[in-house]
Amino acid sequence: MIKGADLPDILKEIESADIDIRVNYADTRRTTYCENSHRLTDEKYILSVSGKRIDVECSGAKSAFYALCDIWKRLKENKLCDGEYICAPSFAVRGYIEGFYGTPWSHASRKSVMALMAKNRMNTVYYAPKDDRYHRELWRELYPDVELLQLKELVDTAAEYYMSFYWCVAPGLTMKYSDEAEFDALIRKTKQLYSIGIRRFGLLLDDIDEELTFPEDKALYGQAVNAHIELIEKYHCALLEIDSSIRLTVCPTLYYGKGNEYYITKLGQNISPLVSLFWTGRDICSREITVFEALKFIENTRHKPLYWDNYPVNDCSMYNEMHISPIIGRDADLYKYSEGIISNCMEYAECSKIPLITIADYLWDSVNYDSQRSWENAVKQVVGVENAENFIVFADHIYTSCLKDVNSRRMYKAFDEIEEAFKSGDTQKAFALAQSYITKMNACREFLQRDLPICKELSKWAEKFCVACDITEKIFEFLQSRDESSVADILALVDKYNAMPARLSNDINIKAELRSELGIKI
Ligand code: LTM
Repeated sequence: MIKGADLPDILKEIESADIDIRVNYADTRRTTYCENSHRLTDEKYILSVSGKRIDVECSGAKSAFYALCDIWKRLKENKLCDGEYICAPSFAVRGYIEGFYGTPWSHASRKSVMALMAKNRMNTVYYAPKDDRYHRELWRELYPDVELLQLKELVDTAAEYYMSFYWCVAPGLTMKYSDEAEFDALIRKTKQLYSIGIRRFGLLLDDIDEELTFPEDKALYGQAVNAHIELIEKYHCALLEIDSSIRLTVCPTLYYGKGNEYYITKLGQNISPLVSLFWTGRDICSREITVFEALKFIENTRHKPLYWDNYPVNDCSMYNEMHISPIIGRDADLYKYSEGIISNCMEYAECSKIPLITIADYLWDSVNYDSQRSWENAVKQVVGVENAENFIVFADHIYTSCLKDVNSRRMYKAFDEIEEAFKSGDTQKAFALAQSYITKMNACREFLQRDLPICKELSKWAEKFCVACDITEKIFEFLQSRDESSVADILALVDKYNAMPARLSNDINIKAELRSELGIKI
């Protein structure tokens, strides 16, 4: 019996493609051993496709669920060809964290992201919204009934999707480490979460004072690292006493760098190897994460890093950026030297889904990951195949992030072709090409004005895109008419565009461009 909350949907889609699936369970080397990472897994499956018939070999319900999700995905991506596919994940831990500053996701968004990411074979969710007051500011207080019930629903949903659900607590802003009553409060809160089925916990000590604040703590521990080691060890032991199946992840106060710094070295070497240790890489938001860096971290801390990857998050100083592009810059064989990757999301749940799907693809098969192909499929999954073309015209302009991917690639290609036509003297072709691009921009603009959750989230960026559409249209009109009375309008629009805070393609230095390229006197 294969379960999984969204299974009826998946099965309906598979059935409508008239596919006949037979599942055979076998607990063998073939179905449970990951050749690349040399570990056992309950996530592996083998698909043998022959026309409309697919035989699935796997070891249990979780791998059978993944096999169906894979068939569903391959159908969507037109990748279901005859042959044998041996499928096992690269990374053992593949997930996301609601760990940003800003408005926490709604309950409905949480369930919707979880469903989609399970279908894309992620297996872990961390609950740690900085602005859930019961997670951080009011960490000592028990959740009121309504919030607790919603958390329970999330835990149950995660279980249906074979996902590990971590509830995290962040007491470091106000905790007096030397006070036993504070530790008791932490355990009381933990037991409340245990009572609703939570068996995975996170202790987050990020974004707090690096120095101890209470005189009693200073006297007892001297340095923050000593207080943190004691807290982690004591908390870990208490958790195991409650239930030996509990797992703990810790986010240290120093969570990025080379991995050989005094704090993280001492902390890593003095906490149990069973405790997972979050690390964001060389920076808070790391452009690249490499095997070399992971090895340095392991050498110094004696822990494989569990990456808290700060992409696609766009909080704090990044709030004018929209991070919708695919994940890049993580080494293909990082899975051998890390526990896994947990990706920190944007407060925009719908928009987060697009990069998250690419992250899920990378985590499942990092060696064959193709960022552009994955991204186009992700867009199709989130906005629908019928809207993907239009959406991409816009999404092309929001590639600005710590990953530093190329922005407006498609637009520049279109403009290069137009320029080439102009230069070769084929003005008719140039204007036809321009018109075709403007038509695409307008279709995209229409899509962005629809009453859809993703369009609402994008409104700040979409408004600026609409101004860019107007500018483009007016410039080509001017090029055809050479009516200089329109120049003032164009310049006013450009000033408006440049004054809008949302980050799209680079700001337009249109005055220089009009002067040199278009020959307008300004
Ligand atoms: O990255 C970590 C470990 N902590 C915080 C996150 O909560 C925050 O979302 C990101 C991005 O601003 N930076 C942090 O320092």
